[in-house]
Amino acid sequence: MPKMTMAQALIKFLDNQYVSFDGVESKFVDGIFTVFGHGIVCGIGQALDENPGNLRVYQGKNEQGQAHAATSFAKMHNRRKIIACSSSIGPGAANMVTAAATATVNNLPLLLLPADTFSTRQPDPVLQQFEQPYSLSVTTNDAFKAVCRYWDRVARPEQLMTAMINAMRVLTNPDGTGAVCVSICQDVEGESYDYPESFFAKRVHKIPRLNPDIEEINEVANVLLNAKKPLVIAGGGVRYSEAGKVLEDFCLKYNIPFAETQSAKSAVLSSHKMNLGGIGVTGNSAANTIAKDADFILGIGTRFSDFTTASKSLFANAQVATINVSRFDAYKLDAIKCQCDAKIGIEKMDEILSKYSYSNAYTDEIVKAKADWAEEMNRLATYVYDENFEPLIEARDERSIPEFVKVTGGTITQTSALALIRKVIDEDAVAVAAAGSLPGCMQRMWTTDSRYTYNMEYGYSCMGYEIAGAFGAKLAMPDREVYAFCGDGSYLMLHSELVTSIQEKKKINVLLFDNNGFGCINNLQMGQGAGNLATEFRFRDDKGELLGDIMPIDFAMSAAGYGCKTYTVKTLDELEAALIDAKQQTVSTLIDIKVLPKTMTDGYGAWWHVGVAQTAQKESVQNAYSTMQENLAKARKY
Ligand SMILES: Cc1ncc(C[n+]2csc(CCOP(=O)(O)OP(=O)(O)O)c2C)c(N)n1
Ligand SMILES: [Mg+2]
Repeated sequence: MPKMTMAQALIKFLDNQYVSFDGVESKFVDGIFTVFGHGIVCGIGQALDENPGNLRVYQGKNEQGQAHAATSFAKMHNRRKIIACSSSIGPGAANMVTAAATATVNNLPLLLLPADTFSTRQPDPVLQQFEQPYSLSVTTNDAFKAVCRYWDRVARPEQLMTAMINAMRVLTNPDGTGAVCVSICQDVEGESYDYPESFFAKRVHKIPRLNPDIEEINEVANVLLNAKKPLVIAGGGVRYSEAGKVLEDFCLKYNIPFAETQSAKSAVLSSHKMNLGGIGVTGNSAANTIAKDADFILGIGTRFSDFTTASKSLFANAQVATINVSRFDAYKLDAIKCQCDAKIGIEKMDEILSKYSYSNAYTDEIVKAKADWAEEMNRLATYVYDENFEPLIEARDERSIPEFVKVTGGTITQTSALALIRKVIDEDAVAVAAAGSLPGCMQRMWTTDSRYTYNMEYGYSCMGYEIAGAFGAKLAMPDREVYAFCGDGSYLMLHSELVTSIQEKKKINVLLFDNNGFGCINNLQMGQGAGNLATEFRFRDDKGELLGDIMPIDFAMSAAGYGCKTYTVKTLDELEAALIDAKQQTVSTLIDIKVLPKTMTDGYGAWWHVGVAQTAQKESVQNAYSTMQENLAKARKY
């Protein structure tokens, strides 16, 4: 074996990694994103230039964006395929920290290869080196330690071997995958070493299905057997275990309703008889009504975020059990737990329950709760602007809606827009979103029976994931139409990979909901009694405050500049025409939808715990504090 540089060995190694799940083998690494800089262009860059093998090289435009795209790509592949992300040192690397956290929170594999300072320290401080006087061994890349599941630094070429094998261990582990950071010293990338042939052998990493411990699964089954009003909450683990069908059949067989978290949506069919839809703070009335009345909650593959549990108030007194591949998550809410793969866990539960004549106390509650919600969905879909218009969200600056109509001419409500989009676009289109008011509206209103087509990043709810994530989803599913559901705030924060989608000829459709501001935060701010401060997009006024006229922004023109086919729509008819035309395009599109502020869905009986001022001059804030205390008193303490 001729000597190779560390970077050449890294590329060759990555090209030889495979995974196997349920006996099906597939190549693990599709390619590598790069934003070259001096830390990698002569190391990894040289290696890729010389021989990329079967890895495709993608050019990111922003390191956070490329890493979000890679995360979304892994999600669409149900964690069985990744695109690695490399960056230069310093700011390029630091730009990926946010994305690393996003991937880890969502339990999605993300391999990060940020360049590091010189191992020899000879030129220190090299351009972009962050010098820490208390320790010269600390670099920018130590910031990844807080947000990664595995962290390593390759400061000698031979360290690459153990670093990469451990990186693969973590990336392919259902219990504990997430971001992996292998920081590579820029001088070492170019150093050569006599790597043994065995390091480059084809490796097939089994993605295991963890079997339950018999005692643990029996314990969970026993409490379910005694439950009168059980409710299953399906989480992301159902998606990654591909347990949707098994869960649906189980719930139908035993007459147990189930609700879905953001991560489970589309892993289970929306139209299924037992599916109540989204639960929690952003949940609907059907799931939340049944949850309040439940005496037993079985959380399958869920991390029980505050949005799911309504800050532990939604089923505060119910007995909780969990089936989760992660022991950490299985322990949540002090549950009766069984650590195992979701699909196998449900199958085992079925085996146990089938020995008894299990029945519960539900009569017509499920049908009724679903019928009520269907009626509400109809109201939301037909909610239109007129002279006697009452916005869904009460807390508001009285000027916002009339000014918005005057300046933009837009009169579309967000809920009717969503209902129309669902009707017009393909059933199997992929929907990607992350932050703002859209996740709430979509968890309630988005329905699909096409599995794995809903890609909502609501673990870290990271603004900027929407467009990058849509691009990553399109790379994974080139034959589907992919839509980024993106607020104007999120678009302004990060949309760089829109350009990469054009470069790669991977068409995405950006549905930009322009409501002139950080709408959901304005709702939260004013709903908790505070004034309208820096959450709408307004000019600074003569008094020096951010309360001037609203800022008209032509988002369509912005995207047209990149080469997108664009539309500006102010009515539902225009939206429908634009959606139909966008589908005919081959280049990425952007529809600038002028949606009235305050027309997103409000809550359906689920409280959310946010920090509120204990001492304040405004009576409205004092009232918000008392309300918070009342709710807190009723919630589970841990
Ligand atoms: C990176 C990041 N910064 C800040 C936040 C906090 N945040 C959540 S939603 C939001 C405003 C979103 O505005 P927009 O995208 O226009 O959506 P809207 O609520 O108006 O629908 C902010 C600032 C976040 N989620 N992510
Ligand atoms: Mg907005």
